[in-house]
Amino acid sequence: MPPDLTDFLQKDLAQNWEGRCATKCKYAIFAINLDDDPVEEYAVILSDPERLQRIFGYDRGADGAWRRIGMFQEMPARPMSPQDSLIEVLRHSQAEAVAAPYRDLKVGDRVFHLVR
Ligand SMILES: [Ca+2]
Repeated sequence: MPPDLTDFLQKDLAQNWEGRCATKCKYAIFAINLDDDPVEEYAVILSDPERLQRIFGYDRGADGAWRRIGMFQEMPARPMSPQDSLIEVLRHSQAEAVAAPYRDLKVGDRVFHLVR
């Protein structure tokens, strides 16, 4: 993992999780190509002490600096119990980037994601 990403993640996650992850969060970081360019982005699975699980994506901006590109939401969302550890699932299977079945819709300057 790039050292400057480690630095960025420490700041980004501390800001967004208000210190909750200082010692108690479990996380997994992996490289995955999420778009059309050949360079890999990174995904972080974060599981907090209450077993709330979130997946964030990270990419470099045009200036070369890391930025969070967003949070992945399961579509359609299914209930996830504390036993359904995504980090554990990742140990036994691979993550892959999949194209959305339907593209976003842009009307004027507003973009809409299809929620099913
Ligand atoms: Ca890429």
